[in-house]
Amino acid sequence: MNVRLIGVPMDLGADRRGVDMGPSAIRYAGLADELAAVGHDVRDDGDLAVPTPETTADSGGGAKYLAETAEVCRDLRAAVTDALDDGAFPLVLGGDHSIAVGTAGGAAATGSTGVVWFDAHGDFNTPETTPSGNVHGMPVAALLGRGEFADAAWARASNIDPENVALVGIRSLDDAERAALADSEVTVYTMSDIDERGLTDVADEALAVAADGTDGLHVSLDMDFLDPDEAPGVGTPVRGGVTYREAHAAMEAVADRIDDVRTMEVVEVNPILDSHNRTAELAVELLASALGKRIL
Ligand code: DIR
Ligand code: MN
Ligand code: MN
Ligand code: MN
Repeated sequence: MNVRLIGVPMDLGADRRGVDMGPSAIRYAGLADELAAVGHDVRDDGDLAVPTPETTADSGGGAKYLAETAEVCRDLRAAVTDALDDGAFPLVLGGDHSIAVGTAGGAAATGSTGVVWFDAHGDFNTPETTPSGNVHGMPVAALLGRGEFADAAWARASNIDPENVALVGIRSLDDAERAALADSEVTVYTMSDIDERGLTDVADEALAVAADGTDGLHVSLDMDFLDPDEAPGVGTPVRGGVTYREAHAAMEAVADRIDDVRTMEVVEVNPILDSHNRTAELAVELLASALGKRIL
């Protein structure tokens, strides 16, 4: 594949500063070389311009920096659609998870899109329900046009049907978020489902849910999907996440369907909270797995 790396050093959507350094840490961990070793042609387009909190006044409202986030997501959507138009595979490096609105929005601009979302969190809050005000807790709801996002052209992706959205690894939901998910057509695979059924079964089913009747897939990997013992360098760690082996198995399930995958992103790597770039290195390993690296 022609892989196109797009860095988005965004941390307006999260309280704990540091995920803006994620793209740099992931590059430094050797992503381009690792993907080249798998046999891909890799082109790095560098980072999108993203405002920093120090130089940006919050535009106000229930969601912090919403207008600024919208602007970055519009830019990212354009970069992703450009890459897709060139026949490339956009691989987006975050940054906080709010950027998924741009990545998945870009995928959806070219056809109906299913979404597989590996995360500890549901990311299904809206400006009306959010307890934190952080937009990184809202991108799934934004893409589906829920609540205040119903009228937001930058967010809502009409080509994404909630029936083709699957969340995997979930273990932390806010009360209103839980109620909204229960009331939606989104499929949620919690850690309990993974305990009972095994990761491979759950990941294969999640991918099938997303692929059912759609033209392509968007795969979103929040590094807090993993247990903090494996991935300490994330802004909002939650105990009880997937193991190293389970994370690789999830990415191998993605690899089995890579022909359907249109876009992928890895988000929430926080080098400040990390231990010797361990989480960024793990992100590189997992992306290589998803893009076809095999032991034998
Ligand atoms: C929480 C945390 N549900 C919120 N969300 C996170 O702020 O809405 N998402 N950390 O990744
Ligand atoms: Mn997330
Ligand atoms: Mn998360
Ligand atoms: Mn397999």
